[in-house]
Amino acid sequence: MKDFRLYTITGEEFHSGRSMLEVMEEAVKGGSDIIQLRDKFSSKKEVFEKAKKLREMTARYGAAFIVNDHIDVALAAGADGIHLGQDDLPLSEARKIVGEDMIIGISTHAIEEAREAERNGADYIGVGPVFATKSKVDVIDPVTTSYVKQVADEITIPFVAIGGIKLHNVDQVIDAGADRICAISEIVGSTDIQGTCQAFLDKLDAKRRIEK
Ligand code: TZP
Ligand code: MG
Repeated sequence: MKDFRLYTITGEEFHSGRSMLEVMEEAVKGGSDIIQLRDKFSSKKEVFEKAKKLREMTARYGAAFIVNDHIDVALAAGADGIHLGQDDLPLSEARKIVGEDMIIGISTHAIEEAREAERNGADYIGVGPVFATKSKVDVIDPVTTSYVKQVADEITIPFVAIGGIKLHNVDQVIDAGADRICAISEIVGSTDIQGTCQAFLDKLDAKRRIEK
């Protein structure tokens, strides 16, 4: 998959009066190079309608588009990939359905899950929740930055840190070894979405400069 740095997920409870499309377009304009449609409440038909809009918008900007949970919606809307959790269809089965070209991302909360996802051909993994978050209903206890460090030290496929990541604490996540950051509320709840994305990217860039 094309490399990415800033991953934004929809969280319509934080969009505060703005349309989903408008919010996500701001995120892409701000430099978010991968976006995910995550909707645990709407009917499949509604999710599909949203997916089509996001597909069209992301294609215009050259950003990647991922659908959470719904493999059928991802395929029907022409998404670049799907994101699955530990309780979704197993990766090997999902791969049979979507084929080799589609991106498959897997949420992980422990190093055994990360190793398994890597072994089974995940394109990237999510690592979290790093900090406490209210954006996920069935959320587990924070995995902390020590899990980020463990993954950074051992796993070779791309990983994205997620969960409670804000501009004020992202440095801790970057210091633990994360090169890619994902956020919902800090980005989509911002009154200056582009500025927030740019500030995350500046922090990631600062790390790259130090490492060079
Ligand atoms: N998976 C792990 S934490 C999380 C998801 C979807 C929610 C992240 O949202 P926020 O608002 O960035 O904490
Ligand atoms: Mg899921």
